[in-house]
Amino acid sequence: MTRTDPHGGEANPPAEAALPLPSLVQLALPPAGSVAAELRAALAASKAAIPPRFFYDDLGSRLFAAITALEEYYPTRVEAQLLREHLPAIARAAPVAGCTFVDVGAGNCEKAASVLRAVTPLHYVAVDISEDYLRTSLAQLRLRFPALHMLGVATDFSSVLALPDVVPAQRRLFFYPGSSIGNFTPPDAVTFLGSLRRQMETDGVLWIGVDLVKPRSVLERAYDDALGVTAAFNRNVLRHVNSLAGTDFVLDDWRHVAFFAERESRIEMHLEAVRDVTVAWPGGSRRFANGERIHTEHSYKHTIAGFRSLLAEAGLSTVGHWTDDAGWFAFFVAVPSGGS
Ligand code: AVJ
Repeated sequence: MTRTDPHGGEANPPAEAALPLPSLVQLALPPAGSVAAELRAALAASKAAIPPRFFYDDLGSRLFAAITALEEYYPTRVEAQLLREHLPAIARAAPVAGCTFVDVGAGNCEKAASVLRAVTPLHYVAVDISEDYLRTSLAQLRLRFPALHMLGVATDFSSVLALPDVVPAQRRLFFYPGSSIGNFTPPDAVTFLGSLRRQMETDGVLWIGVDLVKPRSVLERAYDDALGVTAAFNRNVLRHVNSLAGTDFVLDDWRHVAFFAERESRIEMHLEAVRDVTVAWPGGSRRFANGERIHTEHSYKHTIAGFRSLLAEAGLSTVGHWTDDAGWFAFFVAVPSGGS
């Protein structure tokens, strides 16, 4: 089931009355009860966890935007610089003019805004998990690109991406920047990329940003910044879980922990109890000992060769990739492999 809300539920300022507001499609969300049950089960498990998609309530999306402005958080900065420097070459690597530009995890739509003039898509489709945030972001983007046909799709794409039928199938450009692919284990990344591949026909293109392995000190600083923004982002998930699962987490009881696990080549984020605490919810509870952790995120760091073979496993051939001089971040262009 889908719900379409062409007017975004907001009053239209008179000066903009002539412009159509972007339509927003909310793909069926899991029933509230099943989200609560999933979260409670994950908290009760011997190794407690909260899936990273729960970071992104409205405040969490704003905190993530703040992270991207931090000096320590190099991925956004380096990727933006790669796109600034190499956009013409990236846009020439595979044909994209007149495409349907699918912005996967659009967030504030700023990254898309920085490339749209080079891509000249016919349609812009912003996909994000936070419906409220998406609505605000599209309204902003529309002021800068009043002539662009826009659609918002609010959906959970944490395992595969499904698009509603209204999204044109021809020449889809999937724009997946920021190394969000890092949240997937390598096998899950292949599954996810394969789901994009299957929605590409033969003329589709993938533009994807990938964070690379680098010295531990640089990585750990990026996920534990001096200002404590990443700590706030991580701890905010407990507020969100309280509202979704009826838990009674007290934020002062939990501290942010982030480290690079070299063997798995991933940053891990956890929330660590600073004293013995009991967390209760309707129908259950759990005791956490001082120092016990709740796992909240994996962020895998790849190599060029390793990521190229993940793409290949998903049926995608790399037609170009660009990196900064230090080799901290890469931007890949890939197309469906011939014959599959
Ligand atoms: C949005 C998944 C790319 O892993 O770097 C940033 C999320 N977490 N700081 C990342 C995140 C902590 C981010 N991704």
